Amino acid sequence: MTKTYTPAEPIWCAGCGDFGVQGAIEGAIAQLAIPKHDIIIMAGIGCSGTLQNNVGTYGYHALHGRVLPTSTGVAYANPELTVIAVGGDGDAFAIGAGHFIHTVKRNPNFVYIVMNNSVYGLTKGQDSPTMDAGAAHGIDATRLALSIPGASFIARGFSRWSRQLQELTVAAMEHVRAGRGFAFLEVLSPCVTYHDTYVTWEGMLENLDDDPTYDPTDLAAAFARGVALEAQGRMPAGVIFRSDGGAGRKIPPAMALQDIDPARHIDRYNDIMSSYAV
Ligand SMILES: Cc1ncc(C[n+]2csc(CCOP(=O)(O)OP(=O)(O)O)c2C)c(N)n1
Ligand code: SF4
Repeated sequence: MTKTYTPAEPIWCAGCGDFGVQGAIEGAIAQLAIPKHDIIIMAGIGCSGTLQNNVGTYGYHALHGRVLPTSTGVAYANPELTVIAVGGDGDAFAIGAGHFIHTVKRNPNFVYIVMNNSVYGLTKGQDSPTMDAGAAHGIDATRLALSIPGASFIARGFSRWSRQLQELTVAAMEHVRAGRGFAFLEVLSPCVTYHDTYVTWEGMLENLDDDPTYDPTDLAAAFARGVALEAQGRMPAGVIFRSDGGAGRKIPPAMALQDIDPARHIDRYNDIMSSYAV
């Protein structure tokens, strides 16, 4: 029997930046004509994480800060699925920061969209590690990703710039679907209730996609531009870095398919356990 799931209505405050992110994901899915049953949206915990209820793809709500290891498992286990992980900056860069570093390094084939509002929206507005993005004391997640060996796609969008945001979402999904690895898209997505930064952030952004002299395949130039902009209290937007030559990591089939029947391994297990006997 086929069961049809009806997507939920968003429960965000009017004006929340996350609406723009959902619009871009829906637009990108339509533009790439990917059947929704070939997509899973994996979500962290937070206002942003409720996005997976709204789109009509497969969905999964992970533990807070654990969306990346969970998504890595999904992407390894079913390489045919287009996996899009979403969540907030608290989920990504506070409780989940360790996973972020290792996921960029591992370069698995999935998209990660972080809705950065610099606060914990769901728990009523505490500062996150990206508070004061663009200033020297707020973590710049795109530069953090640039500094990790293995990074293959790093971009920043702004939820109010909907056309570019859809282009960036399409580019991230194409990167993943071509098997090039992890695509990290940070979206500046203001929280109008606890930290309304629409005007400030729009004034700080320099759109690299409009600069014909900018080469997003040049890692050193990407880093230098970010540092130079930060010194002026500004931030880059657009495709910041892209490595087209590499391949994303897949789990070796032998590991995914190995026989874990306990009867086959019981002697070895007993040997190991008896080695601890006192
Ligand atoms: C293990 C654990 N610790 C803490 C929490 C409480 N908690 C729920 S959401 C959240 C932070 C949400 O902020 P963010 O990830 O930036 O998402 P936003 O709500 O801003 O979209 C916290 C700390 C939790 N649910 N689980
Ligand atoms: S509290 Fe902030 S992040 Fe949460 S839905 Fe409202 S505007 Fe969006």
